[in-house]
Amino acid sequence: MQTLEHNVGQQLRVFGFARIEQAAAEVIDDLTRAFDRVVKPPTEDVPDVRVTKFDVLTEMPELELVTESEWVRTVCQTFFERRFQIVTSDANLLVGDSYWHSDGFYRTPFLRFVLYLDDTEGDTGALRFIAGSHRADNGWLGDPTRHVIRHHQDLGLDGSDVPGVVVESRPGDVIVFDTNVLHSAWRGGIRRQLAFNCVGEPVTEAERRDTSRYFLNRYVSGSVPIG
Ligand SMILES: O=C(O)CCC(=O)C(=O)O
Repeated sequence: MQTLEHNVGQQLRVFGFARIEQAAAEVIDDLTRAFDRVVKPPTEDVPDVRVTKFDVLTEMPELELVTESEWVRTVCQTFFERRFQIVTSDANLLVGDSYWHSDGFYRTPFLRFVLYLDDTEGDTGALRFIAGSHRADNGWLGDPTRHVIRHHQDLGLDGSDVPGVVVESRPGDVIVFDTNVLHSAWRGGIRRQLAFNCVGEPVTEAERRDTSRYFLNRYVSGSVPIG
């Protein structure tokens, strides 16, 4: 029988995403309390405003229960095949649609681990992915990706009608994806999300450049789009 890490590693390499069911079940109550301490809930006056707290590990040490866990270490080591580091961490209050996007396109792979503290289902903001769209060798770069992003103009399709794999989540589940992969979420209500991004320790000059660019992009453009 294959190990969980092997399966997750293969799913990430080939398809670009994986769900690890209930990997954070034991710490989810601590994380939820910490999230509610750090991110204030929306008020009745402004019920649908998105909020992002960057670098949340500094304010929310509880997230280390996940980032320092044995299973994160094993998944990252299996995937990167070397030491790894955490590049960014964030807490997000999300609401409404997140349009089709990838978090930039990099030759250096980055993994994003996300934990939803609320149930997400198909029509209530579950993440969905276009399998394999993270791979430069897979023909997705250029027009195919542009067509997905411009689904209305180019395809005459609503974003939620672009066929993707919907990955539902309940508190305790962890979804991990290659940040190149095309992803979106539709028609969601308010959902609390904790996330952190990892990269294999950069060795080449190109990897070092990609890592700095990735870090900057998350802050400057906020690759979690404001809906
Ligand atoms: O849950 C969502 O609305 C989208 C989240 C997302 O795009 C991300 O975490 O990168």
